[in-house]
Amino acid sequence: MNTATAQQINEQLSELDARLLRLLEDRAALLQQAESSVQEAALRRIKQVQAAVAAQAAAPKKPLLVSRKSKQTDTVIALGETEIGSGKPLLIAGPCSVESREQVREVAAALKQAGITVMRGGAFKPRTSPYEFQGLGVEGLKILKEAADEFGLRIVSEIVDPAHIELACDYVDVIQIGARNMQNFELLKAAGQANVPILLKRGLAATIEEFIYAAEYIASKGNSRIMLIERGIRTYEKATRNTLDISAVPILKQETHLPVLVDVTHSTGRKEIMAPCAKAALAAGADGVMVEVHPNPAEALSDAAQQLNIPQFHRFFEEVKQSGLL
Ligand SMILES: [Mn+2]
Repeated sequence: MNTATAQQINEQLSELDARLLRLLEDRAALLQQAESSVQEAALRRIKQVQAAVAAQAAAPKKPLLVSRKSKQTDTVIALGETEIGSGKPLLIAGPCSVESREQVREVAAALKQAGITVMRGGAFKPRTSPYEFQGLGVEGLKILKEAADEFGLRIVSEIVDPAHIELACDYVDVIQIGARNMQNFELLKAAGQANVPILLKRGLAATIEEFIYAAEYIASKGNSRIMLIERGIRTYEKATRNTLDISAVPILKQETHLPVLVDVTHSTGRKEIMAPCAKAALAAGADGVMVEVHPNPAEALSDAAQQLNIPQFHRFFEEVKQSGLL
């Protein structure tokens, strides 16, 4: 190899080295660019989340539709001549379950005689055990409607399936959502589209806040005719079927504009203390009391032990009336 050729090769090698160096530099620059754009995107996302959290914290909380904050005046629910929540408390009574036409007629006649205007009765019965009487279903609603028409009463009955809400409106004046369904949100939403008032029972382990939010589910769908009913909550106490939470009454009256009732049957499960508990509920500001009555409680297909017979019902009613609270 002569000197000239060696020099030429050296120059070519230098040029290749220079090109390689430039390529490596370009690669490094590109890599840096890619990394910083990934970092920027991550940073942007963090900033977006931070902004959303800050906006949420800063935004004034919209008061619930059912709250006193959004409506100062009491909601009054009219059922024919009867007004619930207008300051004159009422007694709602009737059998736990609809069992037969005769049974419902007998109770309806007794209620009519006592001057009661709203009757309860279960056609769909969500029971603790699947092997217990589940109710007569639509047939039960028809029996209730017949008795209501005959004796001029208004009807409250529980619905457990969102698909039955529309059908129920043909038979009942008030749809009850039971304690076991208080957080059945699809049922609550369907009730929010019903054209009848809703009686919402407090869940057996629901806090007052959860109870209010359940009512809000109904109101949020457009139905603001809602009544709340305290029915006792589960505690360690065994002397009563549940523990009647009397304090829930003034709290619900304070926090919401809805009528508040107390179910003395399911909260106590004890006939001999139903009258004093009803008086306590009314003294605490309840707009009404609910009690179960059966012509022959010993043969009842549900809640046999805690339903009043008709003479017991009349005594109960008299005792509560004597207090001047009803
Ligand atoms: Mn019952």
